[in-house]
Amino acid sequence: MPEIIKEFPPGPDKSVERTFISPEPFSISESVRGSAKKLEIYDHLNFLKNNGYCILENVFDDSFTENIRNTIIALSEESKGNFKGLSAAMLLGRDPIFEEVITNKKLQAVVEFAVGKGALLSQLLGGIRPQGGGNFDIHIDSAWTPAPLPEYPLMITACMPCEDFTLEAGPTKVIPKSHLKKRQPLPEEIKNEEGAIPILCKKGSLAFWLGSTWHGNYPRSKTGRRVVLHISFSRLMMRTIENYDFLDEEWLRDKHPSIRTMLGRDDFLGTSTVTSGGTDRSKTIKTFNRSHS
Ligand SMILES: O=C(O)CCC(=O)C(=O)O
Ligand SMILES: [Fe+2]
Repeated sequence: MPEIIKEFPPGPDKSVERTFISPEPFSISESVRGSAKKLEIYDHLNFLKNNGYCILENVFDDSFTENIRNTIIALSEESKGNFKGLSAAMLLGRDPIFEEVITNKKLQAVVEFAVGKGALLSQLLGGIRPQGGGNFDIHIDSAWTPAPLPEYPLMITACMPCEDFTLEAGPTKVIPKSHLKKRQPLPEEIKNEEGAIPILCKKGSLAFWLGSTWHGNYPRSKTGRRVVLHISFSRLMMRTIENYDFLDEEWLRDKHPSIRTMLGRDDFLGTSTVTSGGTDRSKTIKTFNRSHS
């Protein structure tokens, strides 16, 4: 006798209580509250909510930070082309030291607060700037999200400087409260940088900014190389239900070009490789523009 399926299609797992109502954006959940209090970062969460960025000082000690610095420099030598010696992409799996960073309890508490449980690691990138380098224009990291950006954050980036962020080192610049505008800056606003301030902190700190926060960076005037680790997480919500990564270039060769697009093969997301040093920049503007269509 075949088994009789009482419910068809089979329903979701009923042993787990379902949440039907989303909490207020930036509310601090029970689980985050507990760990934030214990880790003494509760006030930082409120600061992040109000200002769009926050700094956790002294998360990692000097010797660990030095190891991160040396590992990024070594791995950046494996990058090909323009990024050789200047950045190292897709760091998870390339050295176990990065697992320690992304599982750090303070980092995880801030990430859960901003982008929820089950957030996805979006990018783990080591960047190196020589003297004179930098001066990155004001932008938002969620540049492929249509405006108005939602009340709740979709993305958060943590930056771990491997030397003290002084003005001469070429620190990140941030415009406090710019996340409240819920859109990316316009050309005139990028030029004016009104309200921009440097993020100044000790090496081994974690500076966080939301995907909606306007930021850039100051040029490096001192000698030596500025080495930073960037760690970005995003909400899980935009993942596709089905995963077609197994359909390779050969399968796609004679297919209608729109199929490439719907499988995400001609936007910049997912284009980093272990030797690329970053994403395919030739596709970024096209991706950003599509998101605003
Ligand atoms: O490294 C910095 O100071 C900021 C860089 C940045 O904003 C980015 O790469 O998106
Ligand atoms: Fe950025």
